[in-house]
Order: sequence, then C-alpha cells, then structure tokens
Amino acid sequence: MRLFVAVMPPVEALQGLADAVAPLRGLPGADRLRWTSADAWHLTLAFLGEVPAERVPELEVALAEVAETHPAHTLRLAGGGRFGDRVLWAGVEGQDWALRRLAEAVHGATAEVTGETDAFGFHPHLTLARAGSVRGRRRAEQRMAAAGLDALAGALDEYRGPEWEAAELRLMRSEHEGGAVRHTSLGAWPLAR
Ligand code: 2AM
Repeated sequence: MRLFVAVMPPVEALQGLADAVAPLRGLPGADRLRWTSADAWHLTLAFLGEVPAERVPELEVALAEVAETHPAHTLRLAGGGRFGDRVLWAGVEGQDWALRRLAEAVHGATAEVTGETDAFGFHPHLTLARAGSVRGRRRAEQRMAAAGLDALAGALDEYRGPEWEAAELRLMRSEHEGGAVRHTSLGAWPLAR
C-alpha cells in the first residue's frame, strides 16, 4: 500500500485557501497546471512509499506513541511558493516548529517500521498544483511555465488564512485510479493536550 502520514486542515481553513486560490486559476499559465482538488488538500508529514499491509499494525502503534508525546498546536495556511518548475504550494505559519518536530518524530518512528533510510527533509507545504514534466519541452516554453509559477507563487504571498489547531495525525493511503488519485484515511490519533 502506498502510505503517507498527514495533518488535515479543517474545512474553514481549506475553504479560505480555496477562495484565495480560485482567482489564481485564471492567471496566465494556470491552465497548464494540474490543480489538486481542495477536498484532498493536506499537509504531508512523511511519505512512506509502498508498505506491505502486514506492517500497518506496527505503524499504528508507532503513530499512536508519537501522537501521545507531541502537542496539538496552532497553525495557519499562509504564503506559498514553488518547488522548481514542478509544484505550486501554500505555506504554513504559526507554531510550525511544533509541526516540524512532529514530522521529525513521525519520520523516525515510521522509518523504523518501513526500514527507510532517507535523511529527514521536511518543508511544510500544501500542494496546490503540479506542472507536467518539463523534459522534452522547448526552452522558451519552460521559461514561460516558470514565469507562470512565479506569478502564482507571488500572488499567494499576500494570503494569510484563519488560525486552526493541528489536533491529530492521520495515516493515509494513496491509490491511483486511472488518471485520478484517491486518498483514504486508515487511522487518526489525537495529539497530546
Ligand atoms: P505533497 O503533495 O504534499 O508534496 C501522497 O502521495 C502524498 O505524499 C503527496 O501528496 C505528496 O505530498 C507525498 N508524496 C508523494 N510521492 C512522494 C515522493 N516520491 N516523495 C515524497 N513525498 C511524496
């Protein structure tokens, strides 16, 4: 199963961001991106990749332990940027140090179960849109795609969403169905109070 661990912003936070993002979709170049659907928006803490189903109970124990020992915290969705020419994302502000510590603990605990050895690298973000591969495209077209992403990322700079509480961890499954991706929650663990 393709798994990841995430924090899900509440519907008010997602709606605020969706309202801010809607006008961006009319900007030049926006129609060449694949926009993620607002009802699937999430903050990925750790991507676990393919994990055998029989490992899931161990993951559940590990995640319960991390949740018990890491506090709920206050965040807001704010600002944004781009990863190269590929991804447009919205950022996170507030007690993001608590989110970072949580991500680090999740990475450590899940790596013990999955045997993953990658270094911990975490840039809190919510993926809004992805560009297709730029390989094989003409240079001018690549520059245009980059300029489009710059303008979109710049427009996100202004955005400051409402505060919300990151109150639980979720273990998520990602499935590809034809061209679409479906995310389902396999479990949720409340963070400490
Ligand atoms: P992102 O969109 O927040 O960057 C489920 O597939 C989630 O896991 C995605 O939303 C993505 O997070 C993250 N993800 C997917 N493939 C990944 C990969 N190869 N490496 C790291 N994270 C990945």
